[in-house]
Amino acid sequence: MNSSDWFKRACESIPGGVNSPVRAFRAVGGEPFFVARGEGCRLYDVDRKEYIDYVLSWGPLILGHSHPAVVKAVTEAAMAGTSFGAPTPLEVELAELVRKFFPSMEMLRFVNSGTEATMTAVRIARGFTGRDMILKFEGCYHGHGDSFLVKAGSGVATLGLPNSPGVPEELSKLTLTAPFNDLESVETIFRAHGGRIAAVIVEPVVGNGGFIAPLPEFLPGLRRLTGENEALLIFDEVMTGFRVARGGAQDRFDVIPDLTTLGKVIGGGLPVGAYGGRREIMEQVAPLGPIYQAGTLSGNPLAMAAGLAQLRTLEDTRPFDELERRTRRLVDGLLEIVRDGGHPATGDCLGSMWGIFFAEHPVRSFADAQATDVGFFRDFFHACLDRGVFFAPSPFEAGFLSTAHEEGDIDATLARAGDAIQAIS
Ligand code: HOZ
Repeated sequence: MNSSDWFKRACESIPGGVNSPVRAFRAVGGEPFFVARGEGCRLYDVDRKEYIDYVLSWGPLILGHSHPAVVKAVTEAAMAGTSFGAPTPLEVELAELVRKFFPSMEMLRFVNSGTEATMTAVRIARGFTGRDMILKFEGCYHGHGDSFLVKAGSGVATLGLPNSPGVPEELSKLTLTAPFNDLESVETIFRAHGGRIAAVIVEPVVGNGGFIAPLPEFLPGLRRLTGENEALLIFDEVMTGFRVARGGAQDRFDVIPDLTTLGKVIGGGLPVGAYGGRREIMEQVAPLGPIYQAGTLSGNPLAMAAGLAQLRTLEDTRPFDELERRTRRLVDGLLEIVRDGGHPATGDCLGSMWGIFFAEHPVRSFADAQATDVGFFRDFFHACLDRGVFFAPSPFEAGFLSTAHEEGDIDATLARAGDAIQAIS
């Protein structure tokens, strides 16, 4: 069976044929390919076609596919048992290692996804402050928890859904939104609702509305305003963690949040999330305190082993500067190729997280991102895919690089992208 056969069969049993909406290629048209295996920076589909992969499972695979250290760790862990529902040393070791990268997480807890982490962070913020509202930013996506599906990015933006049926209006009303990078709006909202806002949650570098960097004053401004209004600041570093710097955006921009959520890289490709922060806040979590959160598979030994192997490799090899240099080369090369082909383009990277948009104007907010040429994105995406380069199938997603992407892979990508631009110009 080829990819198309698998997709037809998948659509019979799974909504849209996929287990997460953006994978369905609705933003770009056509059908998704079905993966047979991944190795290093490459994916191979069931039709034996090879792709240089810049999605990397949407971010987790900072060492590339099937990294030997991760595969070995998971295999050994599986031989010892797949789940116990009782503590293991692996959880303690991973928690200690995460704290080394993120010292602001004085205590943390592992869950199974970024969504679980952000949902819990908001519950804790509400429980700790005794307030009910949260403030998020347009185009930021914090998983599919009820409180976050208001002007959200990622699949919600890709499919053009303003919000989701099934989320009670009473709950949506408790989620306030402001444009990313717009401190004045945040100030206005605090003036109107300050006493009710439990937390501001933000992707400190947006990945789910396409790649959007914060203006220099934005994150320090959020820190100041949350402090003045006694609200918590939550950095959703599910994407930016270990990506924009060794210690995430809080390390790169030196702005320390009260709570942090992580996912993706800490699981080495297995399902893991984490939330954590100041000790006095985390001590409110059950069984120490009254705020409840639990999970049968939380701290699962396979996931902990994969995360430990990946983070230990990162700590031993410290690839962050080299990753950024290569990512910069990729982004600059792509921008040059597109512009030389007569099309406007803008883009940037921080660490190994990157993105480009087809537009003249700089992209500083989600409204800016929506005003880019998404039709041309579609053509570019498919022309690249046909030539064996897999970029995220939506203009509202960031790209990633791994340590397995060598100079020759970037050369090959740029050559294929150049060819793609010629073909669609
Ligand atoms: N929301 C994820 C990326 N921003 C998509 C995950 C997936 O489709 O696997």
